[in-house]
Amino acid sequence: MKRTLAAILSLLLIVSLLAGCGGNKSNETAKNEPATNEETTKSDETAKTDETAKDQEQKGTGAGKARIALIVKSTGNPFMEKMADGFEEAVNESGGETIVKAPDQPTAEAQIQMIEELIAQKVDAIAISANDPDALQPALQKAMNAGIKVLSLDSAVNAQSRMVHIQQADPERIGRVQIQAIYEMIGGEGEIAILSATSQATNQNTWIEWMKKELEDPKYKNIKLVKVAYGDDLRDKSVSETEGLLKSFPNLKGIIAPTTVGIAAAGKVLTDKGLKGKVMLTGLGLPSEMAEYIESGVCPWMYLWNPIDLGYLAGCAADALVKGTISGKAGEKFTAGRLGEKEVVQVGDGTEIMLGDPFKFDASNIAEWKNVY
Ligand code: RAM
Repeated sequence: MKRTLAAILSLLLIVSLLAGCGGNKSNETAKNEPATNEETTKSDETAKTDETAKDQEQKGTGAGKARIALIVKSTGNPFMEKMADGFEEAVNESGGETIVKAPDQPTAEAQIQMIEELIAQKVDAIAISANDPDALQPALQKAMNAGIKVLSLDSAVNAQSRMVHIQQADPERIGRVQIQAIYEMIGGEGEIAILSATSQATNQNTWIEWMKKELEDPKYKNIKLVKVAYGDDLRDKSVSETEGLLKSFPNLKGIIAPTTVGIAAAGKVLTDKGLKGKVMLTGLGLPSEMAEYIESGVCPWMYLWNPIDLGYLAGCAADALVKGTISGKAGEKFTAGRLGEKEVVQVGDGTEIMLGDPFKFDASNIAEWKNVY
């Protein structure tokens, strides 16, 4: 009798534990954990229960809470996580609700699926750091036709696929400055390689074009760009691509990694192989991830901008689009919270809002920045 009772009790315990886990899973909203192909809604419960009521409300006019979504390039990238933090900060300030989506792989296909889901959810705005400049066009146009405000940030979609793009810093400067840096680091001659993110990434490809233009200057006649490798913003792939570069080009003098994931991976490989001072490293890195390599001299200096501010500016712009303060046309102005007044400007066949200048991080200031982002 006692044994049967004990068996029933333990069975009940197991069942209740399992129900608990399941319940938690659908509601996981940990702020700093990257979402794995999952939606991270900042107040999940409210979002679900209010759905029907919200549908009847007028969107973005103060009547209901605006739902503002961010799709990042991929999960597991600390830069994207900081950007999402800033985005959420802005949306919170404006009284909206943030939805963050992060695909497992940095592909256009995964992002298209997420856009479709957000259209079905009738969100008010979608901000995206794109894995391809053109492939998202049908999905994003469908979103805009459904009345959803669409903007890109960090990595742009083409002008037909968005209302405005949030640009981190002048792409020409970002590209040219990295060649100027490696030139100085390797003493003006030798083989260099680029370790990029994905081969389709709009932002990296634009910077690489500017790097190639900078290299056309006769001053660089003794520098040879031997390869552009793609680590896909995945840590392991970036490590193996760096190892591949070192193996294929034994005389390699320098690596430029215009991606925070790539430069951190390359920093580790060069450190582990004892190549400090033999193969120089520069590019775009997060101070928190790169401090040890800057302090050791593996990467004498690098550049970046504030990813939190970039996300924050996009969150403010999304809110301004939803509220109708801006529509994405050149000449419009709005107040981007703590960043102050910002203007929409024409660039090529689309419009942009600019965050600021790239910032140089070296041994003199890295300690100060490594705890910030
Ligand atoms: C990686 C991503 C991102 C880029 C930064 C510099 O985190 O590729 O898009 O802006 O690097």
